[in-house]
Amino acid sequence: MFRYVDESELTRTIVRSTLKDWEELSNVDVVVVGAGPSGLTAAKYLADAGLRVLIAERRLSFGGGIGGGGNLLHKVLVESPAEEILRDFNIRYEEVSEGLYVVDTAELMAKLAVGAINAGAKVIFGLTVEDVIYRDDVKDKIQITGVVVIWSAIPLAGLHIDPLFIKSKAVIDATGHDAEVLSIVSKRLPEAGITVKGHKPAYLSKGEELVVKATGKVLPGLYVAGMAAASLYNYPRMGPIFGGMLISGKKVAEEVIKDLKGW
Ligand code: 48H
Repeated sequence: MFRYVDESELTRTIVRSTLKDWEELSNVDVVVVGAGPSGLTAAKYLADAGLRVLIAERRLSFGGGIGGGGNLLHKVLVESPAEEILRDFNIRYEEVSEGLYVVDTAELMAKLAVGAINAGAKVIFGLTVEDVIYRDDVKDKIQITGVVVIWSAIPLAGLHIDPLFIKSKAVIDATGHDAEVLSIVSKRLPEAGITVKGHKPAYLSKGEELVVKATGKVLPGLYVAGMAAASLYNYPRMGPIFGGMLISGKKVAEEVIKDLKGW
């Protein structure tokens, strides 16, 4: 026999539990925007370091561009030295030639998410970051101090509803091709001097090197990882190979951890 659950108890329990989480989420150490490969990887290493991490994901699923594989074929590549990260997440891979690995998309998505969640990161689905919070009180220098969020269904419905705020010590733009957070800053805070140029056409090996090089701090409090970094600096795309995305996620986590030491 199932335990009897009253309908009102269902509603009350969900509302109470959600609100309890949101009280804590109103102020975290790091907001990762986007639950794609770079965002999930960053979140795991940040949470492993003891930081309070929120991943805001616009869609109702993990993995960003992983699920589409290569033109819907359910495999993607990962190249050396990123297999270390696959091992950290317990993701299985097949070595097809020296230093080149093939991975199943479903396993990659699922285990990146499990790794981030098990480390302590909180993922909220259906949450769109539509703006940032900033300060310019210290020597007119712009600092990003959090994000402005709205349930994704609201803009889709075309409703005019004011959003909520989440304060954080660091915000990571891991939103992929559109570099959405950086684009918002570029448009609404022109004095920050950021221009999102969009990525170049495909040049796999160069794209992988450059996306990692481009990863890191953009402004005080604002960092970029993954495809968003290639789009910021007009670096080439690389197609369905994810070593660069994973290493970019780990690199941004290490930079944020270093910057937040002593807060
Ligand atoms: C909340 C948002 C918002 C927002 C977007 O696209 P992603 O997979 O991003 P990366 O950079 O981790 O990985 C890129 C990779 O998947 C890819 O596309 C590659 C390697 N392409 C190469 C090529 O040649 O094309 O994930 C970004 C995530 C998605 O889940 C979005 O839904 C989410 O971010 N997102 N979430 N608020 N404003 N914008």
